[in-house]
Amino acid sequence: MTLSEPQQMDMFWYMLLARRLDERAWVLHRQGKIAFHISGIGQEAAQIGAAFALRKGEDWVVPYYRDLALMLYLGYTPREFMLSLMGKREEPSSGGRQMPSHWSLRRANVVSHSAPVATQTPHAVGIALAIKMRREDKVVLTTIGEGATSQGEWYEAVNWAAIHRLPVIFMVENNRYAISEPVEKQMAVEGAAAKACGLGLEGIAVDGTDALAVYDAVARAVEKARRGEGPTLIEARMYRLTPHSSDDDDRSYRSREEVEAHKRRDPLLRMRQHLEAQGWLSAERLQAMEAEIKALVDTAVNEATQAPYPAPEEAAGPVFCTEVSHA
Ligand SMILES: Cc1ncc(C[n+]2csc(CCOP(=O)(O)OP(=O)(O)O)c2C)c(N)n1
Repeated sequence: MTLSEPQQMDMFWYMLLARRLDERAWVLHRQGKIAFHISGIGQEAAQIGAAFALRKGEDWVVPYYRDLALMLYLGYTPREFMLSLMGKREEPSSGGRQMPSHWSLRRANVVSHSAPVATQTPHAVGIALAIKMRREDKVVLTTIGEGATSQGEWYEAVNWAAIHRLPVIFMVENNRYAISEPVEKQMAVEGAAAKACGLGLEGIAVDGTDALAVYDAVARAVEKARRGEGPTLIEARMYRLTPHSSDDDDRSYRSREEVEAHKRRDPLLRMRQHLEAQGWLSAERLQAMEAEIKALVDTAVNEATQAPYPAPEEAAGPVFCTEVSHA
């Protein structure tokens, strides 16, 4: 399952686009132009590796809030991301009602998730059950942070998928922290992959800073699911290079030296060096990519800035039923 040169270059392009959009979000926040940002910096390789193993627009994806790179690959646009950060009316997830990065994209089979962590996992398993009952040739990919795998919903859903051999891939993006809680205080086993054993499904730990390694692991799990052989738990190991969110100060729970050490293992850098070593990515090509992406980000920011906010009288619109019929 080797990816071609254009495919690997595409992987890098999406990772770079996600990174530059994410960095711009931090700037917009510091400029006081947006209220909140939750970042995926450092997690792009795992997201793109998993994304490339799917049939885009056919398979179902139930992501979590750090999955910007995954969403971009599925067709979420830079403009839509900026609309979401700014809470604008045309934002596709919720018309500006939901927090940013709580993705939903009907045209890409991406289902909205709630703010309570791990509630997406039972949703993903329900979709996988429907796929099995309808005998469709589709799979579900759902992602989650390692901290959220402590939630009851997560165990219940994974257990059920294993019992019924459902076509679902559970990818844990283990970035070592759940806000201030390090992974060692979150679980007694070495990582989330080890939990698979007790639930009766295959568990695989993979280097989440290596897009190609994650692709390989997820592609195998997808093939297995399509053959009707059930779910796989994949733990992609990585590091959260930013604070938890724009509301967090990570200096209170981890050293600068630790963060700097992980920055040297930045997945974007790793992919770039790989492509350079293959002779596929020249300095000129990289410069052209950066210029193209900067233009996309600038346009997205400008368009979203000019886009309208939802009207106050629309606020309760799709949330509460306005007309109730009494039988
Ligand atoms: C049920 C629930 N408890 C607490 C929170 C607050 N909260 C939001 S994100 C988060 C940390 C989740 O950590 P992890 O699952 O490791 O994902 P990460 O944010 O590190 O990617 C917490 C505790 C929540 N949203 N839902």
